[in-house]
Amino acid sequence: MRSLLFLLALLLVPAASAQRLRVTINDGWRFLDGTVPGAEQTGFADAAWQRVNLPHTWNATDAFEKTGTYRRGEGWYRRDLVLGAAHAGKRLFLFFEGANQVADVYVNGQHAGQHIGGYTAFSFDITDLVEVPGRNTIAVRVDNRHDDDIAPLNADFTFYGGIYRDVWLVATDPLHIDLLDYAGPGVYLDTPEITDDQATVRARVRVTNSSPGDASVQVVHRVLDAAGTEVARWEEPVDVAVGQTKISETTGVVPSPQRWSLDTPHLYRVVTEIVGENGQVRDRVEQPLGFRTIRVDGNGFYLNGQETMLTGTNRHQDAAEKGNALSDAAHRRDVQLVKETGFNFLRLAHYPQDPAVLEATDAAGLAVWEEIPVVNIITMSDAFADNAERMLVEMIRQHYNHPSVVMWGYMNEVLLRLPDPMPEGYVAAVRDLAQRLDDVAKREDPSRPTAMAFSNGEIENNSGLPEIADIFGMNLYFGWYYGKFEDLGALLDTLHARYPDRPLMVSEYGAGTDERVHAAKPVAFNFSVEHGEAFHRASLEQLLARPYMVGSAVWNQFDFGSSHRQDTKNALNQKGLYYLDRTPKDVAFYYQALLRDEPVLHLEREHRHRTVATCPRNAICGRSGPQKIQVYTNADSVVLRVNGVVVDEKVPERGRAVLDAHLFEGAHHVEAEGYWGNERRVDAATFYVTLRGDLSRPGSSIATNYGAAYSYTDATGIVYEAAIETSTRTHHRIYGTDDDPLFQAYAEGIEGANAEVPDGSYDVTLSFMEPHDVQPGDRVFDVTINGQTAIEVLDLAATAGRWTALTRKIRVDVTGGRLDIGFVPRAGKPILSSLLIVRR
Ligand code: GCB
Repeated sequence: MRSLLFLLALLLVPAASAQRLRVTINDGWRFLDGTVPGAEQTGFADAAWQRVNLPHTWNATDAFEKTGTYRRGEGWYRRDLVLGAAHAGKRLFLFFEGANQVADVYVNGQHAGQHIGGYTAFSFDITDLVEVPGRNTIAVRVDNRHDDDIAPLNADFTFYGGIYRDVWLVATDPLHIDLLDYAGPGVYLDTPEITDDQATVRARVRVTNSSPGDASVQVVHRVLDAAGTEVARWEEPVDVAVGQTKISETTGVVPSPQRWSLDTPHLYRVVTEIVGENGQVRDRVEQPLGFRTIRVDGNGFYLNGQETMLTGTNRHQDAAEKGNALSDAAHRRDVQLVKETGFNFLRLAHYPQDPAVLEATDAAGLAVWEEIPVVNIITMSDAFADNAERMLVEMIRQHYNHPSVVMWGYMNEVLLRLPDPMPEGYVAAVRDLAQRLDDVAKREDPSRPTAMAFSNGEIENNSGLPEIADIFGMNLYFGWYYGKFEDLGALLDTLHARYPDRPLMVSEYGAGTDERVHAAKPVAFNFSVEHGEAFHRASLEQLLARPYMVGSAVWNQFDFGSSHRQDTKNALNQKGLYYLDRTPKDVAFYYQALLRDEPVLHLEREHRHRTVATCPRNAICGRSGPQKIQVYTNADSVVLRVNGVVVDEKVPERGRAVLDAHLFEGAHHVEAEGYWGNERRVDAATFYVTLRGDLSRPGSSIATNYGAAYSYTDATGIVYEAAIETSTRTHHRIYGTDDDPLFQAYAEGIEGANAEVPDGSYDVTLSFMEPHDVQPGDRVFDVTINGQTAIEVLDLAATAGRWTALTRKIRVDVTGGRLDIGFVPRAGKPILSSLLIVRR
């Protein structure tokens, strides 16, 4: 009996050699943050190099330092590769999912190959370079230096260097499915015909014969449904001469195909096997398959024949502390967060992303726009165009079988910032390149439309470019970089009327925010949470109200690294719906509430440190004040409780309810209770309230953000009140602090500040920053407190330098009930960024 079971098991388990051996070799690398001659050599002494595991980048930290730059140059990776019996007689490949941006791979001192471009996979056959069995040396030189011939040339994101995705050792039978075809899977699937009764699947397979003689094989395809049940099978005999790669093209039929859609992303898998003459399976590749049709026209986007408004977002691939070196799990989490926000569309901007992302979008039911990183400008060289074309082919082949991909993009805002000086024939060169890339995309994949992202300039309409790609994407920032919120819909209507056949998409819209910044009168570029919220509410409503649109995408799902940026957080583009560490911003729940069918209830959290005005002589107001508290929800009604007591109830409108509460000083347990019929959900947060101008107790403080029309909450919860109606500020990064918004605004020409305070001991903290290009001696002043000089001859340019935080704390005993701070000019105008008075 036992032996019978054993025999059965043997029959059921495919022979060991059927399996490709695919194992990551992410572990055990030595890394040199720079370069040294001879590093590719076998015997090279690398013991002093840093030990690293992949994924890895050398820019995870320096890209966020306040230098505006990061190390772009060479880095070296080395590792041993021990090969044993399992690898004997196999073809061996190194498969890199991505390295930014030029990689040279050496095996035992010999050059295995070079790959150009930081965002696509590549693979090299190393069989003839290794010893089996044996200990071999792999050395990889990676270079992320600027190269005029490699896109992206410049863009609003950080080009982190390194081997930042998985690296695999793949061992196959000498008779195998090709892995060297632009690092594509070697199996390419199409669905030329889909009806409810049946779907035709066309499979093209590249069969490579590296065995010593000519071979006859069967190429067998099996389609498995989600449960793993075989629903179709077909095969074809193929003769492959020694050393050749032959393409087998066949079709099979799947009965009653379930459609892949955004709500029900039915996924099939195609298992393709190369079966040798003795019936032995020599190689096997599994690829995803989805049955869906796509079409676009001037009236919108059609998935499976149904008009579908794509409502989505963009994603960059970096995250806090990791740079671009994310694990598969982190990529999957990001896709999940996109889906949870209620979106059905994801633009992978501005480059092809990790294979784990595409697997996750297939599974989640997200329609994807994937693109190559031709951003902002091009170089008018053959090499630039050739590289761009190769990136495009790599992207298309590598991700060809993912049903989630519904369009290929190849240029972003290439006419927005024209080169200066502008080379002759530049616009024509851009057009030629676009035409070439579009032709290549259509040749590679006639089944998917192409897309380009433009800005809103007239030059683009007249450049000939819009006629090239199938989908006209626009990156529009009304109410941020320019214009008013309402201009968005108006522009779209005008364009649609002018070009009724043009499939229009808003490929980006977004506004930067910072949870520490709040404004009663939100304006663009103050980075307040309130402006971001107003922006998204106004924009999304206009977009959803235009059914002729193909769709829209927020810029961006996540804050992302952009080393040159200096907004309120250094080196970051802050337009995410989530922070860099994947904490959601409140406004992400506005999207959820509007877009999701499931109950959504979110009590705002980013503005939970509040101040209320004191009015000691008014009994009603007392030590409290009226506050608006927002809840993002699709509930029928919302009740607000503060410390267990119901204070308000509202019917939410368009995803949100604004409730009234009267908050006293101190910490409060605030609860939002949402009702959907009988279903009830609660979301709670602690709100902290301080009394404005109150110094009655030790530890209480008055904090003012001079020159700012926005308040700033520091890491300890102190709220620096807005001081004026319109900010006077720089947007430059401030050295020596993380509290940039506190220092960026300033009151120039300030004469004094005073407050009535109880007698006692105080610490008065003054924060300064020199915003202008002044010389030492140009701006010099003293600071007096209650008539006494406390700071003498303060010269910011001399002491700190421009854009640098300078803080002084003065301890003072008040006896006359008043604190008078004077700024006495010696040269130029005194200046102040913030003031904090703390009772001791
Ligand atoms: C754009 C660009 C994108 C930028 C974004 C912004 O239009 O396509 O790369 O990050 O604007 O935030 O300025």
